[in-house]
Amino acid sequence: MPHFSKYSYIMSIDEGESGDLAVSFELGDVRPETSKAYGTALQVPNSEDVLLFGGIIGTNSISFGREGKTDGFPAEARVATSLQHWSSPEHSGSKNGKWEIFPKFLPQPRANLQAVILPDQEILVINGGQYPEYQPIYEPLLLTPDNKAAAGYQTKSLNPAKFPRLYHNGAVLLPDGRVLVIGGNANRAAVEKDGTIHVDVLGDPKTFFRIPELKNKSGQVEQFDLATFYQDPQHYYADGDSEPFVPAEIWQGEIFSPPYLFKPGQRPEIVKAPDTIRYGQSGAIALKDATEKGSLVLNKLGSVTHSIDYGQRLVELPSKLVNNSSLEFTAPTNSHLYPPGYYMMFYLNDIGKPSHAKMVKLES
Ligand SMILES: [Cu+2]
Repeated sequence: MPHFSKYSYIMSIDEGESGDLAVSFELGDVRPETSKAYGTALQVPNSEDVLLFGGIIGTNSISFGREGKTDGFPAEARVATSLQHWSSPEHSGSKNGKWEIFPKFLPQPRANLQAVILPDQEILVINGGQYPEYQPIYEPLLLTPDNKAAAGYQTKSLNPAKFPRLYHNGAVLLPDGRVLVIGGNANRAAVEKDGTIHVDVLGDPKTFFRIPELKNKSGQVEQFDLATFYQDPQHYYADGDSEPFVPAEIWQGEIFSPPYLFKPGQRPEIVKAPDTIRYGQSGAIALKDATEKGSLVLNKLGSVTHSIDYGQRLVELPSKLVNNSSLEFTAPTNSHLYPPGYYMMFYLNDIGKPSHAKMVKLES
């Protein structure tokens, strides 16, 4: 069941005098669109603010819109095009924060999408479809911070991927600055040891979905062949559906190179960095091809499932270049916003071209 409260709730965990922990809730601001199942969310770089993108409104069912069918679902059910921004008390001046909605932020409705925080503080919206298991969207959308743009970001559609990435897809930032995309299974499939492929026909055809008889582009019935599908992901069609059918798991990964990797000149290099850094302490790294103006960021390792990356977050460290090759920095102080663990440390030069990352452990 979708939940219908439009309130958000602020949860606090406090330690009482006895040392016991107490959890309490306060009513937060009203959120214009609720129950965004299979949408994505992230903590804004260098901020307590939160962004929500896309997702299904009015139902939590993954099969909403499958094969283009929306009958049997609540009349108001739809896939969102919105960006919702929660501004922290500090930014909004409101005690429990404020929600703002940008209803037509995405060029298409998008569910099962991912949003990857890039080291230059851009956000890469990638994967998913116009429905959670139907009409894949192949083009990533790049969000570039811009104070003058609506919602604070300029958007740009980028080169399409090869494979549909519907339910159960993933996307994570790699230490070399590229983005790995994996998975997606509008329908399940399995390979036996002897190489036999099964595309799942699910148990109860009344409540689940049977893989239909498939046709090729010219309308001839064709036995499903997994190798053919992977060669040509738009090869198969189900009867009465003009959209290509996605008949199997996607076992292939793809790697996307964001535009910053194509900026002119060499990538700067972190020659030497500490393995461990402690909250609030200062340190130094050795750089090659540093520029007078540059930035140093920590990007926490991704941990993604079902459209939410619970790991990623980014903080820029105050830093100063000395002797052209040594960068002095101060580690973050707030372990609530930037929890202990492993981070990718990237240096970016004055045009925003990133180094490869050094893995560092942030601890108290
Ligand atoms: Cu699942």
